[in-house]
Amino acid sequence: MDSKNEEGHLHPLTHIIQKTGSIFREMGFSVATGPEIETEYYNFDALNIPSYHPARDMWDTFWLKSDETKKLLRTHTSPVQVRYAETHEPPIRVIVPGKTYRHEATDATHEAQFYQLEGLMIEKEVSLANLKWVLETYFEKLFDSKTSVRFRPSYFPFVEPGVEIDMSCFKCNGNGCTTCKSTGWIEIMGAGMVHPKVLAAMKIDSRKYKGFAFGGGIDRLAMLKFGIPDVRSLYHSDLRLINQF
Ligand code: 2U9
Repeated sequence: MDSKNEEGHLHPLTHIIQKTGSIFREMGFSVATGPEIETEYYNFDALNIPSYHPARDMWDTFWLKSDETKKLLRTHTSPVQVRYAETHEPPIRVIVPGKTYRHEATDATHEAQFYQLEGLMIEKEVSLANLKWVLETYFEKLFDSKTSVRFRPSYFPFVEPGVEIDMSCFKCNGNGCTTCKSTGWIEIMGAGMVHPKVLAAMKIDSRKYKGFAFGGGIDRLAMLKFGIPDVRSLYHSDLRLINQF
């Protein structure tokens, strides 16, 4: 092709973020963003991860040299939901795509900077059954394939109960292939019902309201959807990758 007339291409992460926004907007969710430099309070304490909690070790954190208030690079986008809930009355439906950071060695499936997608829905009556429908609808539209979702018990300090979410494999419909390592299922996200202490930190009365929350990696969604084997190639700005999509 004549290089003067070459069309631009969306980066795979941009594609996922834009499509995710439109799918969730159709379901009545807003899309929010917030600061990447956070305080210890919004990244940890408000999410039921106090400084003495052993679960803090789950997040290898980049701490910044700062004055009296401890600052860090956010390890998840959850602080944005806390900030959102402080400025919006329930009912709340919000998703937050954004950059997050972890102090860890990089390899084909780990980066120190990556993108997360999180969601929060707070209503008088809402349950994990509603979450299942929301995520099935999302995965079906994102991967253009009929999908089911299953939960496995798990633990995250900000939810109770907590679950790991698997989606049925969009490549083989659950029959078993290389994408799902012959299991028919793909580990895709974590989720749960928002912990009463987290609702209290957001000044929401847990006797009146409940909520579900979910979170996962956008890089992983992009790698699965576009068959990209190494997460690091998403950040090399190599047009040979980007021009394929
Ligand atoms: C608020 C309350 C609860 C968001 C959630 C997860 C479960 C989760 C990880 C998956 C892999 C992040 O990319 S990962 O390392 N996340 O499993 N995230 S529930 O819970 C919230 C968020 C905000 C106010």
